[in-house]
Amino acid sequence: MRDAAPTTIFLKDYTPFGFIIDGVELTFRLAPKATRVLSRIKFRPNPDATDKRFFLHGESLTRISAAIDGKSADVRDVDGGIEADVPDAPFVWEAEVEINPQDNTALEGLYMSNGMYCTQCEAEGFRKITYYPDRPDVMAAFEVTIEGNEKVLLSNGNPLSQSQGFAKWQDPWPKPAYLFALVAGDLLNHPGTFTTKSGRQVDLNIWVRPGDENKCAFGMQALKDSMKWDEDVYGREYDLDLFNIVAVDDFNMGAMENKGLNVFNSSCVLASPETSTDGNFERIEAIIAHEYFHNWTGNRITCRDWFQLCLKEGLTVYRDQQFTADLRSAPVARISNVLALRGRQFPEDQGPLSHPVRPKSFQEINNFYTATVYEKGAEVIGMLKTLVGDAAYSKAVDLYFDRHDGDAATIEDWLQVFEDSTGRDLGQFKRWYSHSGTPRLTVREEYDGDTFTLHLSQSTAPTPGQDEKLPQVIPVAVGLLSPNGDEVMATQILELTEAEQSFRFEGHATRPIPSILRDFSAPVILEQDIDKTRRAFLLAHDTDPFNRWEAGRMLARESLLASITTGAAPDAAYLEGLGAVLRDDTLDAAYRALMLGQPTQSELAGLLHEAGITPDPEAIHTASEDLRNAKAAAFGDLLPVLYQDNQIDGPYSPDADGSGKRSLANAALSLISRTDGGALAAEQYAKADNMTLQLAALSCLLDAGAGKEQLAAFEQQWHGDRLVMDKWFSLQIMQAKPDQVAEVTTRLTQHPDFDMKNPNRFRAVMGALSMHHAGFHHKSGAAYALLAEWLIKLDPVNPQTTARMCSAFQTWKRYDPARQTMMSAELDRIANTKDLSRDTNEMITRIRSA
Ligand code: 0A1
Ligand code: ZN
Repeated sequence: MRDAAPTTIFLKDYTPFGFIIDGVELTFRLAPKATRVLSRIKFRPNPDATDKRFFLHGESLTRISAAIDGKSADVRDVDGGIEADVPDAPFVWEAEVEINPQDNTALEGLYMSNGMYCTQCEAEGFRKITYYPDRPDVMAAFEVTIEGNEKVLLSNGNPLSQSQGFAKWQDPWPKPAYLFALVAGDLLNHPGTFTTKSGRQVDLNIWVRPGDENKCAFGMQALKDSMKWDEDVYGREYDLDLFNIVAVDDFNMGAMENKGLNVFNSSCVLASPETSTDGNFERIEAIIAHEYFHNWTGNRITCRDWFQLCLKEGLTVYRDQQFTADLRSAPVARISNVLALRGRQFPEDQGPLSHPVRPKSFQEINNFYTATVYEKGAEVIGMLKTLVGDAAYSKAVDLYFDRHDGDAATIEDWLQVFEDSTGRDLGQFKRWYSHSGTPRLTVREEYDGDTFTLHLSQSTAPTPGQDEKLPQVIPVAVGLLSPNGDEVMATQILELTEAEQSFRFEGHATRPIPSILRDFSAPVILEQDIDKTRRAFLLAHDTDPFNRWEAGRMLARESLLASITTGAAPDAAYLEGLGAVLRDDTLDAAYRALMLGQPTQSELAGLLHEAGITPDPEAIHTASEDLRNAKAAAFGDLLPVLYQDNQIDGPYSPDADGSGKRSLANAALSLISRTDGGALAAEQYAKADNMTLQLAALSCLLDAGAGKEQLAAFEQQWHGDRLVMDKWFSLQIMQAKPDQVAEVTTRLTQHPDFDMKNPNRFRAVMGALSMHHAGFHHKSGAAYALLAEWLIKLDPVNPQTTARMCSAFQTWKRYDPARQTMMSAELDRIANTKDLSRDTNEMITRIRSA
C-alpha cells in the first residue's frame, strides 16, 4: 500500500479536539507546480477536552516554516501530520507550506483542471493544503488572500478587496475546513440576483470557462427556485451577500456545498437543450437544490464527526427530493427515487459492503459517501416525518435550527429535537441508524365476514458484522379498496414495532383488497403472497399512484422470473393490464413512461439470488429482451399512437410536461424500433433539435443494429463538447451486444479522447461497462479483466474514483462458480497490486470478505 498502514477509526472513540480556533488567515501564492500557502491560526486551549495533544493534520505538504507566537516551532512529523509543544494559553500558529496543484490528479485538496485552480476538501482534503485540525467539529472564521495571475480569484464568503492579481475574502460564518474553497481561473460569470424574504439582495453567479456561458441560464433559475423554496417550506434564508457556483470539468463527485462557493462537476450544472437531455436537466435542478440546501443542513449545522455524515446528507437528500416532488410530479419523483434506491442501495445493503446509515467504523471516509448514507438516510427522514406527521416534523426541524445553529451536531441531537417537541420516544426508531440490511416485511391476510386482519411480520438477514437484528419501527401505509375499485379506507399508517403484529379493520361486509406500503412508506422488501389477478386489479384500480405502478412492476418481475426459470412466455395478463394503463390518457405521460419500464437485469439477478437460484446473466438478458419484444408485438397499434400523441410543437422546455411527453414518445420509439429496423428512429434523429430526442434516436438505432452513420455524424457534430462526448462513449457500450461489450470498451479506451484522468470520461466508459449486466458478466470473463486492468491503472492517479468503481464487483458471490472464480481472481489481482491506495484497499478487502 502507498498510504500509511490502514487504521480503523471507530465512532465510539470520538474525543473533542484540544484547542479552539479564534480565527484563520490564509494566503495563497498561486503557481501550478509550487503554490505557497501561508497560514496564521489563533488557537486557545479547549477547556472541555481531555486530550491536550497539539496535532495538526498534514499530507503531501512541503514545510517551509512553522512558528508559534512568532518563534520557530519545534515540529515533530508523525503519522498523518505534525505535533508540537504549545503553551497552555492562547497562541498563534504560523506556517508556510508548498504544494503542487498541477500534479494533483487525485482531485482532492488544491488541484488544477483545464488551467483553473480548484479545491475539494470534503471529507479530508484540507490537510493537503496546509497543516490544520482537519475534522468537522473544529469550526472557525476564515480570511483568505489569493495572489495569482488569473482573472477571477474566488473563495468563501464576501469579498473584502480585489485588484489585479489579488483578492481578499472573508467568511463571517465559522465553518469546518471541509467547507473551505478556492477557485482561480480565467472564468466568465452568468449573473443573477435574489431578494430574500427579509429584503436582502444577494448577488448570484455561475462561473464557467469561456464557451460555456450559454449553458448557465437553467442552473441560475434552479438556484433561485431553491432559494425561494427553502424560505417557503423550511423558513431558511440565505446568509451572505453573494452566492457563487463554479463549473469544473474534473471532479470526483457531483458537486460540493462549500460555504458561498459551491463547486460543481460541469455535468451537474451546465445545460442547454442542444447538449443536455431531460434527465440531465432534472438532475441539475436537483443537485443545485441539494448543494444550496446544505447551506443550512450541513453548513450552518454541520457534523460533529464523519460518522454523522447522514445527518447532513440524508436530510439534504430528503429536502431535495421534496423540492423535486413540489416542482414536478410527486408520484413520478417518488417512483424515480425508489428505482434509484432499489438499483443502488438494496444491492449495497444485501452484499459485502452493507453498512448502517451511521457506520460504526471506517478506514477511509471517502468510501462511505454511499447510497446507504444518502438514499437510505433520506428514507429514514421520510419515515420519521410519516410517523410524527407533517406539522410535528416542521416544528421539530424548526427547533433543530434554533437549538443547533452554529453547532457540529450528531444524530442524537437530531432525534432529541423530535423527542422534545413531540414527546415521543425514538429509542427504537434509532435502530434505523445502527442496523444494516434491508428488512423484509411479510404480510398475511385474514377475513371473517366483517373484520379484515393484516398480520405483519419483519425480519432482516444477517449482514457483515451484524448477525442479530432487533425489530425496527416500520411505518406501513395501507389503504383498502372494494372489489369494484373504490377506496373504502383512505391511507392509514400502521406502526409495526414488533417482530409480528396484527392490525384489524372492522365493519367490512365484503372482503376488502389492501394496498400495502403505499408511496413506499419504508425502505423494506415487501413479501406478499398474492396472485396475478390481485396484482392486475391493483394495476387497474389502486388509488395510490406509487402502488399502482408497483403492481405493474411486480407483474413484470414475476413474468420475467418465470421466463428465466421455466422458459415461460411473457405474461399475457401483465401485457393486457399495462395496455389499459398506457391507453389511459388521463394519466400523465411521464407516469405512463415509467409504467412501460421493467426491472433491470441486475435487479433480476439479485432477486434470483435471494430466492436461492444462481442467476444466469444470459438467460436474464434473453428474458428481458423477449419481454420487450412481446410489448412491441402486443402494442403494435398503440405505440405509434403514443409516439404521435406525444410529439411537441414549439420550442423545447425541460419542464415536467414536456419531458414527460418526450419520455413516453421515446419509450414508444424504443419498442417500435424493434419492429421497423430503426426507420422511425432514423427519422427522429434527422430532425431532432434537442439532445433528448437526438440521443434517444441514436440509442434506438444502435439497439436495432443500425446507426453507424449517425454515430459517426454525432461524433463529428459534438467532438468539441466533453459532456456530450461522454454520452457518445457510454451509449456505444450500453447498446453493445453482450459478447461485444469488452471489445467495444477496449476500442473506446484507444480513442484519442479517452482520458482516464477525467473522472467523467472514465466513468462514461468503465461505468457503462460495469452496468451492462449481460456484457459485464459475459462468460468469457473479458469484461471483468478489462475493468480490473483499468482500476489498477487508475488507482495511483485517482484513488477515490477507483475505489468507488470497485463496487462493480460487490455482487460477485451471487454468480456461478466459474464466474465467481474469475471475479475473485480479478479482485486478488487488484488486492495484490503494489502500492495500492488506502481507498481501494479498503473496498477490495470488504468485497473479498463476502
Ligand atoms: N457533500 C457533497 C458530496 C461530496 C463528497 C465528497 C466529495 O469529494 C470527496 C465531493 C462531494 C454532496 O453531498 O453533494
Ligand atoms: Zn450532500
